[in-house]
Formats: sequence, C-alpha cells, structure tokens
Amino acid sequence: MSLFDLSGKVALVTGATHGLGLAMAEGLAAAGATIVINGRSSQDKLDNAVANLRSLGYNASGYLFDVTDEAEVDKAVNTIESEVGPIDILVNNAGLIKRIPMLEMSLTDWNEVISTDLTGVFVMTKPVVRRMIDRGHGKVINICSMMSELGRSTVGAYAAAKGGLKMLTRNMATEWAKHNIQVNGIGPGYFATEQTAPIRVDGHPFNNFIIERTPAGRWGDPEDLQGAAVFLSASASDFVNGQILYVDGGLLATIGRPSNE
Ligand code: GCO
Ligand code: CA
Repeated sequence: MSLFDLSGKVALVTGATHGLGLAMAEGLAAAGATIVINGRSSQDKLDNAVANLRSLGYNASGYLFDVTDEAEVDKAVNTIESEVGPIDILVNNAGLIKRIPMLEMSLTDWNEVISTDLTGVFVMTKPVVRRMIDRGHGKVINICSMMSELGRSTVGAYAAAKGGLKMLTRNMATEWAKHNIQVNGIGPGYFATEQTAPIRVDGHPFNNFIIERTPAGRWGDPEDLQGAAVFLSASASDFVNGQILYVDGGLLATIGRPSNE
C-alpha cells in the first residue's frame, strides 16, 4: 500500500532505547523506513536497542545525544544526515515525568521536566526542519499525552509541558505547512511501559482506576501506537496538519462510569 509505504525514508526517533519510542521505531521500520534512534545517557542501552532492530532485519543505527543541548543536537543532526541520509521523519518522543505534588516540587525538578519534554522539542526540531524546508517536505510527530488535555495531582510540570507541546505542535504546523511539512502529535493514553510501572503494580489503586477509566478496559500495549506513527509519517497524512491523534482506548471520549455500571 504505497499510501503507507516508508521505503527510502529516514526516520529519527528520540528517546527510543525502550518503551513507546522503541515500539514506534519498530513500527516505522516494518513500514520500510531506515531507523535512527537516540538515547541520552547509556551507550549500552542504545547499542542493545540497535542490535535488536538489526536482528529483526531492519536498517537501524543509534546516536547518543541530549535533546536539550543545542550544540550537541546541531552536531548530531549534521552527523546523522551525512552518515545515514536526510531525515524525512522526526519523532520527538524523548521525555520524562516526575510525580511530585506541586507545593513539594523544587524549581530544579520543574525545570528538568519542562526542558526535556517541551524545550527539547523546540531545540531538536529547528535544525531538522531547516533542512526539511530546503528539501521541500518533511514529517514531524510530537509525542503528547493524556496530560495534554487533563490534569492529575502530582504531574503538574509534566502536564504543563505536554499541554505546551500540543500548542507548539499547532504553531509548528502553522509556520511550516507552506513548506509541505506536516507537524502532528500522538497522544498516548495509559500504556504499559517502564514509565508507568510504578503506578501499574497489581493491586495498586491507580492500576484498577486506569483499567476502569479506559473504555477499552486495559492498559495500552506499546504496539498499539505503531499504526498512528506510520500514518502520520506516510503520504497518507499529507493534508493532515496540526492535529493531535489520541490513542487512548477511548479514555478522552468519556466522563467515566459509576462503579455499579
Ligand atoms: C501518570 C502517567 C501519565 C502517562 C501518560 C498518559 O502519572 O499519570 O505516567 O503521565 O505516562 O503520559 O498519557
Ligand atoms: Ca517498556
């Protein structure tokens, strides 16, 4: 299906040594893309993830850099484009969460979340999109969250960053659409990853709460994101711009239900 074919495309997925990033990288690879994954701190983890993708028969490589460091990012984009090829698809997935009540959260913690989850996307996207504009096409996918729409106690900084990322997505789409660049977001619902492991423990009240709160009645499997990632990377979405596609088992569609229903 050529509408969804990514053969010949290079996709960079940030924060993709594990979890949702790695699952999306795999999905793009399965659709034909050459994959570049990024990690921030562990060369070993990065090498393992690349080896894994290669063992599945995919064309993959990895680059270690920090998406919040402008000089490192500029250098990495240069190196990737000369060693692998022009980046056609950028998935801004790198992010972190700190679950701390707001009045107990230090400014240092706040700044760390905002700088990775929001500012990092600004820093990462600029050098990539400059080159996309020169080439006349490109796809950017920003990984948003339920917290782009909803609040929850203890995740104030994360919600502020992910809500900001939704608006940054719309603004990027506004500025670059005329260059044939599509910028969209994916908003994952509650997924079974390392990030949610502490709140997914069997018997943990939050675990039951999420299963009941989600119409599909389960946590998302990272593979549930692959279809959305391929769609927003492929020519099938060439006139879709500035949208956030929520992949949430129906969570945002509903107010929830009383316990006797
Ligand atoms: C939390 C969760 C969420 C999710 C996700 C939801 O503590 O509420 O970790 O923030 O990870 O981003 O879409
Ligand atoms: Ca995981």
